[in-house]
Parts: sequence; C-alpha cells; structure tokens
Amino acid sequence: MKTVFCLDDKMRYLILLKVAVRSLRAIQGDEAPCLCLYAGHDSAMLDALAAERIPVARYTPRLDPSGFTPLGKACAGCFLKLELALVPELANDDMALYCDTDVLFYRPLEELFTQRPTYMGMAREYTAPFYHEHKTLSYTYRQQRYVVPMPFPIWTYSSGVSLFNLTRLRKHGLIDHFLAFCAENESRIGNLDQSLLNYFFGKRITRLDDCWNCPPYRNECRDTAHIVHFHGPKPWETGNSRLADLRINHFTYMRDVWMDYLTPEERELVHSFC
Ligand SMILES: [Mn+2]
Repeated sequence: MKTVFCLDDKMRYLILLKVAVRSLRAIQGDEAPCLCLYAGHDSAMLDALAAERIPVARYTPRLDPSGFTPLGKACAGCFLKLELALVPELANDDMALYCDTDVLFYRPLEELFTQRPTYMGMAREYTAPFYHEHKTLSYTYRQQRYVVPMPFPIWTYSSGVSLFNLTRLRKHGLIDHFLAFCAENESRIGNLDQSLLNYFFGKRITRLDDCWNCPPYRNECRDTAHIVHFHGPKPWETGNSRLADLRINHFTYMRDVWMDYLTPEERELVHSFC
C-alpha cells in the first residue's frame, strides 16, 4: 500500500515531508512505496523531491480554492487529500494511507496495512470538539438536491492520518457526491478538510486505534505510537508561547527524534523558522 502525502508550495512543508519519508523508509524499508501529490508549480520544489527520491503526482484539484473562504484559501493544500480517489497515479490502488507531512513514523505499519475500512479509517481527535450549528447540510449534484443530516452525537476524527478505501469512494460516484458537498459547504464548517470528512461520512468512518495517529503531547505517545503526529506545535516551535500547553509529555523527545533525521544544513534552516 502506498503512503501518500500532499504538498503545495509551502517551504516548511517540504522539510516536514522529507523527515516523514525518511522515517517511513527507516521503519518500513528503503523501498516502502510512497507518493507525493503536488499541487504547486515550483521547479525548485520538484528538484528537491527528485533528490529525495520521492515519486510525485502533479495534480490540479477539482475543488477550486478560489471559491473558498479566506481561511480555506490560506490552507488550500489541506483539501487535496479529499481527492485521492481521483488521482490518475492511484487509479489502480484499492487503498491508500494518507498522512500529513507533520508525521514521524516510529514503529512498523504492517498491522495498519492489513486493515480495510469500508470507507475510511481515522483515529480520534481529542482536542477539537465536534461542533456544528447546522442540523443538516445540503448540496446539489447533477441537478439533484441532497440533504446530509449532521451526525450526532459523535466524536471528531483526525484527518492527519486517513486510511482511504479508494475503491469504495470511486463506486457509484461517491467521491463526486462528496466533492459537490465540499464545494458547497466549505464556508459552513469549522475545521477545514477534517470537518468535511466528519460531517459527510459521519458514522461511516471506521475508528483506527490511537497508536496510528498519536500527538507527542499525549502521555502514551512514547510507549505506544506507531505514527507520531505533530498536531499542534511543529518540531521547530520551541521558544515562542504559541501552543505552549501542547509542548508537554513527549514533545521534546519526539522533536529530537525528528531533528535526527535532518542534515546539519537542514537543521540550521529549521532553526531559522523559530
Ligand atoms: Mn497535521
């Protein structure tokens, strides 16, 4: 199964991606299949990906960010993961493991790769409460109006690690329905791509164990995490007060593991981000 990352032209995400892929190869072997879905047009970025031997799928998203809210526009890259079922380079793939670039692979993934959720598998997100002011959301697809009842009561799943059943999403135009829903409701949701997945798929999402998407601030991270997710403060965010309440437990330990994957030059670059 391919591990898929998404990237636009944000430089800081490139360094995150490098560590993500290096740690993936350290844990799963040098030939671990991966793919970077790239929506940008920067040749320096493409050169950097080639130097890192990361296969690239250049992709123009169907969800056009020009119609999004200012927040949605600023975070346009996060919506790319919603379209994996449409990517030509994944057309023959039954499943794909999507991961944010701010992950660190820490323990083997075999057990995760044996799972085949009906639609998608995601782990719980504990810091973002599930909240919506709408009882239903609706969308139009091929001149037909569809109503989506908001799932309630429900917890929120984190989209940072999502095991997508691509075959199922392609069936009966489900992905087309979902993207029509996304295009129409981006302005009515609270948490970008993650809310769109949670609101549309609701109880159809299969829960993954917490070990597959574990922030370093969680108490059990060092003992149990297979995929560490720098949800909240990024590894270089050590000095400022932003998100200081999340730099607890194993944040410093995991950040050091993350830093060890960098060259001295890259480490210097990362320090300049602070
Ligand atoms: Mn993330």
